Amino acid sequence: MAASSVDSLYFDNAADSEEAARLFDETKGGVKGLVDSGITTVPKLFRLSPQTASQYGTTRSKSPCPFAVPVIDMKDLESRRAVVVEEIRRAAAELGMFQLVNHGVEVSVMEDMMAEARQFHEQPTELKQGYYSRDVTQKARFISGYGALRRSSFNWVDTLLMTPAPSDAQDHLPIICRDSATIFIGRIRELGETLSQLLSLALGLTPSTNEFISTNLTTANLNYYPPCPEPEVAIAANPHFDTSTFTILLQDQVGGLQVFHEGAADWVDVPSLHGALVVNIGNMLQVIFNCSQLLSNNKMKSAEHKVFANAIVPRQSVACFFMPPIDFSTMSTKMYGPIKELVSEKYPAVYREASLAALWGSLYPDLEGSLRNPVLARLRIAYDKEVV
Ligand SMILES: O=C(O)CCC(=O)C(=O)O
Repeated sequence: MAASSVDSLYFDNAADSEEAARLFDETKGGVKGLVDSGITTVPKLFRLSPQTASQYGTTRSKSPCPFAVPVIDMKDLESRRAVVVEEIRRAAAELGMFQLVNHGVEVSVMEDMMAEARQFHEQPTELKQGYYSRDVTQKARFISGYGALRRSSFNWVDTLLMTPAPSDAQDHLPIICRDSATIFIGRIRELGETLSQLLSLALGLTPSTNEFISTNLTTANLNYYPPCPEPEVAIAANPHFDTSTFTILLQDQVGGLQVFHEGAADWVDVPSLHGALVVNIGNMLQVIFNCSQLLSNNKMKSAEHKVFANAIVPRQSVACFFMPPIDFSTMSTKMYGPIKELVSEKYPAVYREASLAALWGSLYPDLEGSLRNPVLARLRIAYDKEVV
């Protein structure tokens, strides 16, 4: 498709952004399809207003934030468990994010995953468009503008979303990346089990408490960020908090991920470390574990993060979200709240119970604005006086 026809047909002539999104979806080619068509400017659907671009921060600040994302070594975990638990506790309290090395997932497994994910995204549109869908019940689907429908502009990213539970869901994955994804997901699932035990210990709970949250790997997103002709007017991933209990993220060597450091009120680079996996705490953990900065003594916080677009090379990541199993039929009715043993007179519930739909923000049409974590702000219980 010629660049001019993409521009005029799909974006410039659309009546509004909803119509533009619908027309864009019809191409089933994603952002990669646009880039391959030869566009030299960012289409309207992806273009941020100057105000939003400055609010998000689409370019790096000239004076980098001096904080570093902690790197936690899981080598000899059995003999070093207490040290690792303390490092996780500190990192989760300060930033809500850390990197793990020597975590047991082989570099070859991660490299194979990245290579096959790239093959999926870089194959001709005709071969992948059968997967293009906004049907959330589909177990493997390719989409652009994932999670962006409530915002005025789309992120500059294509995603293959995989819902790997139950185990037969593997059969639905595209053949081109099925083998590597099946192995990678299995290994990440094992690491997730270990991590939820370590997080429980870091919160002062017995690991068996995990039965309460039945945390599992529910979704794995294979993200592909094509080069962007005007990176300063678009964003690869807008600033956001994950809905998950926690997320394990594999990123390639390109860079662009940043996390917000509340203490410094600034964004910190999350550098690409060969063989490392990034972990970030999600909103679900704050709700279920009754965490808030005041009431739980800075125990853990959900990490706000974003990704810059870049003009030079494609970037890839694989985000694996751990949360209670998602049942779409009860998304608005099944409630999640603090584990009962964590609530007492001294430590009353911090947040109201919430459904997954509420945690995803989909129940609240008016969440955008200046609040940093509007979903949790909405769920927070107001007490006459704070209890510490
Ligand atoms: O690509 C990344 O580094 C982050 C991806 C992310 O934030 C997400 O998929 O929610």
